[in-house]
Amino acid sequence: MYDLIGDIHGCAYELKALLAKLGYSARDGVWRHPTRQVIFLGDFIDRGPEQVEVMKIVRAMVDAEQALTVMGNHEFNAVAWATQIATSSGDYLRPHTDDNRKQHAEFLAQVCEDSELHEELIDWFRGLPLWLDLPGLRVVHACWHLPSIEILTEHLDDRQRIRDEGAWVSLTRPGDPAYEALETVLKGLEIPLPEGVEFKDKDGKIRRRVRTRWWKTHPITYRDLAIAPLEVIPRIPHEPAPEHVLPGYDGNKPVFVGHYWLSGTPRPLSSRVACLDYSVAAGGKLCAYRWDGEHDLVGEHFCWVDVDRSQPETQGAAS
Ligand SMILES: [Mn+2]
Repeated sequence: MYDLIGDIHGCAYELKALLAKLGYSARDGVWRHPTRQVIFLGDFIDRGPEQVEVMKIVRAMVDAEQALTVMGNHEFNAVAWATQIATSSGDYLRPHTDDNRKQHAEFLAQVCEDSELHEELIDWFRGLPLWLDLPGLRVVHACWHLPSIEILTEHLDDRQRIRDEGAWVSLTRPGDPAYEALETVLKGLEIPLPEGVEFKDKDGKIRRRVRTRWWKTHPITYRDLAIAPLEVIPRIPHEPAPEHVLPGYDGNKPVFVGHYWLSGTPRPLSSRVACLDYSVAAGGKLCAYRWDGEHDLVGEHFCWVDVDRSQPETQGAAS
């Protein structure tokens, strides 16, 4: 059976504490459990203090078949940042703008941009699957959305890994259906607001679409669905979203996601959907779910460690 672990973002101290709490111990540099395996939900890097150490732990577990993983949007972006388009332009799949560099700066500093380790990690990220559809459960970084999954499939190999250079180009080209599908699966589903409705986001940008709580299943309004800063919520109409824009989830199997920077006490979003991202890099929790094969997810199977930044000197002690 599996222990699923949410977004780590360079918090190696909390990762080791959580693995220990789940009953794993490190032997010959690999964290193992006598009977269980981990499934990571992606977003290993950016933001946190020990990104190289996190990658050492995660890679060792995956390479020794003690863990499975999917790709997060941060690993996708890391590959796109480091990959030059195969023309003489010298451009990268992810433009080297100041904003993009800022988001990725901690990783580039810790790994040393263009070092051998950087190249090795980028190669490893390239080989991560976008989702896992296993007997009894599904795993994806942000949203299980069938239409997007269908669009992406032709760009992937039979293990859901991005097929080749051409696929990377399509997946990073704004406006391409494959790009939109990738955004949905790794960053969440956006829906268009009703005709004529718009709001300004925190950067003052006019928005006519809103990111959704796609796991909601009951008849709901645009406002119920919206994931947006508190101050813009009143500007989103409290009118029912029509059937055809409602994302929904078929609920055939439980699905685990990360990505949403939740806070509070971890619990399932619905009986079939659990988010395990509880904002560890912002001082929250590193969160796991102990899955024992159940079809209905339960609050008691969540397991987490709170961030304790008061003890940086003891980092590494648990390994
Ligand atoms: Mn994410």
